[in-house]
Amino acid sequence: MAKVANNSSTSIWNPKIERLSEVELKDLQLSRLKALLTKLQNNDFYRDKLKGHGIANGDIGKITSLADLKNLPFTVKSDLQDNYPTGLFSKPASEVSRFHCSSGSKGKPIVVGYTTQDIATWSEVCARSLACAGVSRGNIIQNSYGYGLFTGGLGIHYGAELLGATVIPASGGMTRRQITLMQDLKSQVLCCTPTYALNIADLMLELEIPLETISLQIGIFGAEPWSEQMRKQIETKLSIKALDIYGLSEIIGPGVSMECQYSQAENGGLHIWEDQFLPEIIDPKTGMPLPEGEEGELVFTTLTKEAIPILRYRTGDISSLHRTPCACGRSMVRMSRVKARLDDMLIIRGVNFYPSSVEQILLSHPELSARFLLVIDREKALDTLSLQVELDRQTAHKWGEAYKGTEANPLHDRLKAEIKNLLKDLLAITAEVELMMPGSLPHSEVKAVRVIDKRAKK
Ligand code: DLL
Repeated sequence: MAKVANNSSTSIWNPKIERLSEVELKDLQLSRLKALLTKLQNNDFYRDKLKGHGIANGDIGKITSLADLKNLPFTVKSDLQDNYPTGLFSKPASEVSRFHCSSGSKGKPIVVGYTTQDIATWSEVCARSLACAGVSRGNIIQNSYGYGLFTGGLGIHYGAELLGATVIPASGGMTRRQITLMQDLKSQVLCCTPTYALNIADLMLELEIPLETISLQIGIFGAEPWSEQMRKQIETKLSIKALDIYGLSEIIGPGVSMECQYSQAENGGLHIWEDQFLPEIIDPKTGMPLPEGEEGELVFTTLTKEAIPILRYRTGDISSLHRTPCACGRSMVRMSRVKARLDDMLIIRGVNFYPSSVEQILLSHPELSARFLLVIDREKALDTLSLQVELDRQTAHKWGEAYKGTEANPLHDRLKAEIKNLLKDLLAITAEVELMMPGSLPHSEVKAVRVIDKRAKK
């Protein structure tokens, strides 16, 4: 069986592109941006929008450098929703070979489409991403991202096939069977959401399945925010290297950016395949571009997509861009990992915080698992917050044994008080903390649900 690459032997899938100099890259991006603006004339929505910005009848003479991008209009999620299902497509249905839909957890779903060429581009960026993680021809990949309308399963699948790896299209769910597949087919690479990777690891612990019975070496995790603490837990529990993959349906799906092994080691961010996806960071309030290194909202322009090319898409994801050289030899800019989305921000009694900050606090306690739920409600015009978190399986067992048959468990009370104080000290929030037994919170096989906000219904 081919070995999974370590740092010293990581290979670059498309070195000609991935190592372009900054000047070559900018030239390529500019010519592709101009071609995009011409292509967008095929779409009524964009034709009108561009006309409003002084670009009529495909007159792109005003675009002389990438800096001119800032004068072009943004696209936002509601543009796609208002023009549901295919109002932003630039190709007729007869040229669309595939539809996918985003999860649509908030508002109307979003439909995206791919031409045959788009599928080829998607396979290419996913193959690059897998190679970037150290995967190569002959490796065995268990792909536990959901297959179907979600882009995770099929995107990774096509990338893996292009790379020449062997794919197990496990899709999400049936966790016991996932472990059996891993054991019997000797999967070396696991692709899924980070919370699902923890579900798999926890079930192995519960069933006392020794780590030696599986051959996993690398995990490629994304589709939801995850913290450094969660990365460490997964790496320890599964004895693997865990790398971050990012993407979104509106831009292509998974494979917009990927951590390499060097960048992973120093938490240096994810390489964006910027010959395809032109990134910007903007101030979410003013919409103005922010300088390199500053944190703001991530915006992407698709440079070659055909079915649904998108101009300056405001992702809602918070990140920053860094052009420092990377030891892997790729010249492509790196984005810091997305810890949260702008619309994930919660405001409780006037205090702002992100669920990911709560995750960081919880995971610094080995007695707790990564499964938690924030329940927000309103009582007499005042917001209330309760945090339900599952105990780690081994701790629950140990503590249960120690206090068998007794009414209260002082260890629970002490831990609850500690978490409550940390939430107050670090995030300035007051929450009721409830410790739950392992398995009591709903398990997600796709993206983890962290918040139930009952205020909206009142
Ligand atoms: O989640 C595509 C994907 C599949 C990415 C598999 C990676 C792996 P959507 O369902 O459209 O597409 O959701 C996109 O998920 O805007 C982010 O808010 C979040 N997201 C995706 N990857 C990451 C990540 C897929 N690595 C939305 N870290 C994005 C944090 C992520 N958030």
